[in-house]
Amino acid sequence: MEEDEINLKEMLDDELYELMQEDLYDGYAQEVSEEVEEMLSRDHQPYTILTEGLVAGMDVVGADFRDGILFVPEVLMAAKAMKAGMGILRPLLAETGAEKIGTMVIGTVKGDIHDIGKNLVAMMLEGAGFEIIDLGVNNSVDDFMGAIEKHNPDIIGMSALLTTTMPYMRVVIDALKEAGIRQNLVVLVGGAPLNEAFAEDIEADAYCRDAAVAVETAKKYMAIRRQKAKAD
Ligand code: B1M
Repeated sequence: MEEDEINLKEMLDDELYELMQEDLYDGYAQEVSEEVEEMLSRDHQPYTILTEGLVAGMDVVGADFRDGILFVPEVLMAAKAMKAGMGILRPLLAETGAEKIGTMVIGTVKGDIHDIGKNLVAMMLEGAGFEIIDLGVNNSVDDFMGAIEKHNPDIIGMSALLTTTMPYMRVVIDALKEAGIRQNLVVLVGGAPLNEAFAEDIEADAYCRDAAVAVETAKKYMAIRRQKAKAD
């Protein structure tokens, strides 16, 4: 897509979202950034831009990656473009001025380096008033345990995008049980291959389908914790 020939200002909203999705697919970080800025200048909500432009574009990348149309280098370029767009939206999603409602340690589990969804969840929770300790990717039980000891969080969030890495969530939960601290923490899990049945099976507190559900669920559990603390 020759951006020089395109005047973003003249495009309709729908056309611009379509272009953003195409440019994300093609890995054009600079162009995606400009389109995000243009949408912001039109007073679109950061969350709308995120879902209608960036996440929608990444959905197409995911489908074509699955179908063997795209390969790892192209997906990495798309991920870079996604991150460029998210970088602009991050402070806006976080600047709600909400008072701190809880602390969460979040990370992608061992063997897994996917972090776009996890970053999105972290960003949205931060915006909702949570203090976030983001452990990044490829986290072992020891990484989670170390962070729990250091930060004393209310919630542990784990992300996995591979069917081969999702079982590691059970390993972390079992370690929490063995250490006798499972009941002190809320454990939320998410990632494309998971579902509610899996979360129940590994004895997580809840499965979060997407970032918005993660925020809702985290808030709900904080309310329950506060009520419980009052009653004790
Ligand atoms: Co990978 N990859 N990848 N990949 N990749 C998938 C996951 C895959 C489904 C693609 C496919 O085949 N269609 C497939 C997994 C298949 C399977 O396990 N059954 C796959 C594969 C196979 C691989 C490799 C093995 C490929 C290879 O090397 N041959 C390899 C593995 C590397 C490793 O981790 N060890 C690999 C590598 C990569 C890249 C590095 C190229 C890149 C990652 C870049 C990065 O993250 N920095 C990548 C990408 C980008 C994808 C796809 C295309 C997109 C993932 C994404 O970012 N989605 C993905 C296809 C897909 O998912 N459709 C794919 C957008 C994001 C916003 O959504 O992550 O689902 P998502 O997050 C959502 C929810 O799931 C939820 O909220 C988020 C926001 O709404 N959520 C949580 C996520 N985590 C949460 C945590 C919570 C709560 C909610 O905690 C409370």
